[in-house]
Amino acid sequence: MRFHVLTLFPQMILDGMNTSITGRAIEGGLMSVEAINIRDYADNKHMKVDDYPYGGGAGLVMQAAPVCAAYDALTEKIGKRPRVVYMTPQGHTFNQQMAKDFAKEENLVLLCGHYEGIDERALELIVTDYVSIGDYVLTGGELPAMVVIDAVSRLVPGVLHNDESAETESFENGLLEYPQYTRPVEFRGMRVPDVLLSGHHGNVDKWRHEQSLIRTKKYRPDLYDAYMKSSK
Ligand code: 6GU
Repeated sequence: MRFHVLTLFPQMILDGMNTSITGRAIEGGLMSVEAINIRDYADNKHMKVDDYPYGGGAGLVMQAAPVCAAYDALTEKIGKRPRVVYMTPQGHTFNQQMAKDFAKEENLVLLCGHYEGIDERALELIVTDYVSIGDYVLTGGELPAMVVIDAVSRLVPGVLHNDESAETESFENGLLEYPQYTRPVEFRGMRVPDVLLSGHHGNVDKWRHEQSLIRTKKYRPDLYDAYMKSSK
């Protein structure tokens, strides 16, 4: 899987993605993350890529020309017109289903805005998906793009190793994950639940499922209600 990030801060993307599991996957050739500097496509000698908004108001707007030129250069290079995901608080809220959907793509472009956003005409011309990562405002789309790449990459075959399985986790079955424990059996007077030490797999599975239900009901009543409805 190939990710192409259009950004004014390419180093932020490279620094973020070349670490941990995504870094290992890139190293191993299972995926690639290319950060394309939109500023390299500025058409003026000052390399200016933003300007005041028509109609007035605070802040600056990223101009359409360098964004579209960066996109055109990319599509020319790879000979395809992949999906373009614009990271914006105005988008659909990102979730596990969207991550699964994006993971089917061979190439995925992530467009990161800054300041007050990007000229609407560039968005109309190139964007296929508008995605937010939640109801709060960030200074730019780079962290959201990395969130999307991280969530998608762990669904790419081979990226997670056997002991990092993507299947039994929160959201995979619509419930939050059960609590986990490791050695020692007792820590500051708190013991690991006996059932986990019993070696009885049936009882362990039952306990974990119950714990998932309890947690989901407490912390995510919306998911709990949906789960209860769908399992009727
Ligand atoms: Cl995708 N971008 C920005 N700038 N802020 C956000 C966001 C995206 N998602 C939530 N807040």
